Amino acid sequence: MSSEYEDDWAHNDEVSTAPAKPTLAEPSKYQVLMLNDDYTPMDFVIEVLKNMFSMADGMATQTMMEVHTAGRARCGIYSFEVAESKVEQANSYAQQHGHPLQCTLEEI
Ligand code: TYC
Repeated sequence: MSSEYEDDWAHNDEVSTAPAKPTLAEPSKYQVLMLNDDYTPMDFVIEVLKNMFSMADGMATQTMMEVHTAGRARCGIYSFEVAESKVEQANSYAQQHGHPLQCTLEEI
């Protein structure tokens, strides 16, 4: 083995490798859930679903009925900030009108 050859291999640990591909985590998504109660009028719930969650008439009625019969239903899926803002908006609008309607958010 020549000294020249040995010198080449002695530098093997200097060989650089390409950096690992950075992995970017998907941003978390949150669903806004609407909860049933015994007092909020059905028409008011439909109005909230149409105006705050951009639902068409049919979808708003269907979603309201799902909340009414199953206890809760999804109003939409958003980033944390948007979901938090929708919940705050819907809950305070209901409170201003004297209704106990509640929305909440949950990570998906
Ligand atoms: N349960 C209510 C009623 O009988 C209607 C209702 C539906 C209330 C959905 C809240 O999120 C709700 N008037």
